[in-house]
Amino acid sequence: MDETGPLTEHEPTRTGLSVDALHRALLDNLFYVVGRFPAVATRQDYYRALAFTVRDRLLHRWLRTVQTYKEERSRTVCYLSAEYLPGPQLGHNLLALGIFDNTREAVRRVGLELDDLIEEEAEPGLGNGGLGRLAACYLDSLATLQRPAIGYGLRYEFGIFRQRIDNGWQVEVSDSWLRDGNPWELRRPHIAFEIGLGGHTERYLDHHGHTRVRWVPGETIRGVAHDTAIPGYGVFNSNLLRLWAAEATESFDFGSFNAGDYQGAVRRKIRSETISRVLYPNDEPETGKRLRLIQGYLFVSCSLQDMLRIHLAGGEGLDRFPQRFVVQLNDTHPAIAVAELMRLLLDKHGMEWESAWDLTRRTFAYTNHTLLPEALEKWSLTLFEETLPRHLEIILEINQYFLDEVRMRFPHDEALTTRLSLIDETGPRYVRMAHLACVGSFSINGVARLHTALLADTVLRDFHTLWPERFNNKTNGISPRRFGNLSNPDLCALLSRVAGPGWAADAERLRLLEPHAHRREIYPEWRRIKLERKRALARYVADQTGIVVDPESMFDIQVKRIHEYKRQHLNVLHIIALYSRIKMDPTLDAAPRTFVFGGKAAPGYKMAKLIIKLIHSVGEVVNRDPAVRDRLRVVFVPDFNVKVAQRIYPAADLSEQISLAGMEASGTGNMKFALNGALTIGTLDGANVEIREEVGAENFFLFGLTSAEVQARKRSGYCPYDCYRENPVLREAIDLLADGLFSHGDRALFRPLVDHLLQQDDYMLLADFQSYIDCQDRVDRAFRDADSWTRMSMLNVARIGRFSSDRVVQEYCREIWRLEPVTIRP
Ligand code: 4GP
Repeated sequence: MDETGPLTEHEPTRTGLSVDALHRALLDNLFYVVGRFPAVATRQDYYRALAFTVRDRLLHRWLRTVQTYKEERSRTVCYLSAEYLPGPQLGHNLLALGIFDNTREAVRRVGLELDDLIEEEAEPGLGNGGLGRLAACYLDSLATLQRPAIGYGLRYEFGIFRQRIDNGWQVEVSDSWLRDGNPWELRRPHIAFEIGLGGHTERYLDHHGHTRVRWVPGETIRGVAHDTAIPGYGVFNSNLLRLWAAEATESFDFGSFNAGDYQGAVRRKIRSETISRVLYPNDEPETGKRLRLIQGYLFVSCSLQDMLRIHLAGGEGLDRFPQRFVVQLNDTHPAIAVAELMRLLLDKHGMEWESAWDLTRRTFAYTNHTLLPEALEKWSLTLFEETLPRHLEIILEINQYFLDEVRMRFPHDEALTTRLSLIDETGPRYVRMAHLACVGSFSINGVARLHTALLADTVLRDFHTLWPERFNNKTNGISPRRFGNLSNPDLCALLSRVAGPGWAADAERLRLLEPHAHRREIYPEWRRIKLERKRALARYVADQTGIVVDPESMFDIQVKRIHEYKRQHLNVLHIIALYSRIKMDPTLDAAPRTFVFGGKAAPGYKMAKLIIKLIHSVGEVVNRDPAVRDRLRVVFVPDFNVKVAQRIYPAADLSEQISLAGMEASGTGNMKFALNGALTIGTLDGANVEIREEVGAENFFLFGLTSAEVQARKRSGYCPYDCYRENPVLREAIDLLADGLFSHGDRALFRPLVDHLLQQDDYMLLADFQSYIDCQDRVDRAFRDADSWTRMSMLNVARIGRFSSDRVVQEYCREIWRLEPVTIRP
């Protein structure tokens, strides 16, 4: 995989790629940057020295990239995202630079193993789940495709909590990922912007006699840039992830200090810094409302000020801004950008409303990631008024013009106007952030075909009626580097042998594997690689949980955030049913299975936390029961994150994608599993629909209602209790749960879950239960025909190329961003 130059005597220590140069640099950085002698250095010291070694090489590329982009006045996409889940950097960067093997050798020279150093890295958990990971994949693809891009976000001091399991319950532990420092980032004190909060607005006359507005904030805070280089794979381009950290404008209040109030003097500093202190878990709309609003505003304002600075430094007028920059809003978290750009243009740059609005509308594009009503952000008007009074004025003005336009087009439809308004006035008044994003953007996209169609048909229906031309679909994708090469090097070596090494940068080439899927002589090697990954996961599971699992059994895996709509508890109902079937009929012919779960629940989401407890409780009974020993195992891998994910996907035989149809916007885990040769059991939801079309219906295990059927059933009055009454298998599974078989006789523990299923069942587990069980039987039969399973597995890999993030990013570039590649020469 390496493309290293010849070993020359004078190869520079900071940029050379040979084993020799890397080895020298490693020792050099250990001494001069980390400040340690080899004799006393720990692995962590060596990891840091190596990270600095790699960073030097990245900086070199990055500076060249910035220079070229500037000279060529390249158009740039700015990705505004409150979340990023980039995963550990070291391995990824070595892969991009093509120096994995040389680095391995250089590390051996100091008596260590590269894999051990890679393990030392704490991952930046700056996101909750899919949306943040997607942003990271897109940055990888943008750099690889040589597109000028900046990822903007927040540098949370504490990322997503670490998950511990205590007696089967999730316990949240704070994530101090910065404790040992972050060798990848550069703090840029000279790139800092102030933002205001609170206060009031004033009108005044400018020297042309025009009324202008001045915002006099109650307090100001600084955002300071922290930069991380994002190298493209196999190219010289290196883009930028720029995260803002909140700091006090003056770290010390001398007034208080002189008055003898030392604590008061530092209080403001502490308060300011609190703003980027912690990432809020999603699924908890009510926690930390005010801080969340400020967080969003901080990174959005700093990012826009930064873009304007870069643009104006290029010597062009503001009117050319939309030619140079396009800004993608990753969900509604950064939607305040629409009002903030207006404010900067109007109040700071003296633009007139019409030109400012025209410019704003040509700058932004918006991606929606969820149809869940609770995830559609809204902020109370009062909170807005207190925190961002000027923005509220601007929003109200935008709304006025907007609603005038609506009334003009639909003169007699006041209900439509009410529904479209940026302000929800049905009860206490709220600002609807999704509406602000729609009104301020020239493009609105969903993340899978079904999701986009449902958006246009449900939550954004009125906007679709208004501006159908703005709607478009961009089905998600994943980085084949991160979830192929890095996670599963042995499989990738095989793929490179049969399909050629080019697949990692051009995943459609995986198709070249297709003819080989019928060559039985390849099957043993394919299976050996899978088995090896399963053994590795089994060791990890034993280490983390103490539970021993059999690598020869089917690894049936569901890893993702825990949420009722994702239906981990449907998976559990199947386990219970299977368990009781084997108990009743010990001769039952079924393939041994290991059920693996992983994922975090939002700390305040009680039902999700109860589902984690349920998985553990069922596991406890099943794993202990000698009657099913060697046939069933249930494990929960704690603290699912990118690092753990990279161990899990390669080890899966079966990928569980079982959300209720119409609920999962896209899913990306589904793609990661398939790329690693797992077969999917899934509903027609999110991107499953398209994955199934690509890999072929015969290579996908489909069950469940379609989203149209779901809607029809709900309309006609869905009654879960009928399913329970009519289906003896389901009844037994639920009764076992309710009767306390899995809770040491405690009938109260799972009562809320059982009651909800029987009485309400919002996510229709009971309606899909039988179809799921039948489908699992088909999985079982298929798995026992090893050759046929292997062929299906190979076909999944061969046909999954479309779900590379490179393909999606190319679509975004062509259809939304109008962005061309810029080649960087060494
Ligand atoms: C997720 C969606 O739930 C998932 O279906 C999708 O694949 C992913 O975004 C990327 O588009 N949403 C979130 C969120 O992570 O916080 O809303």
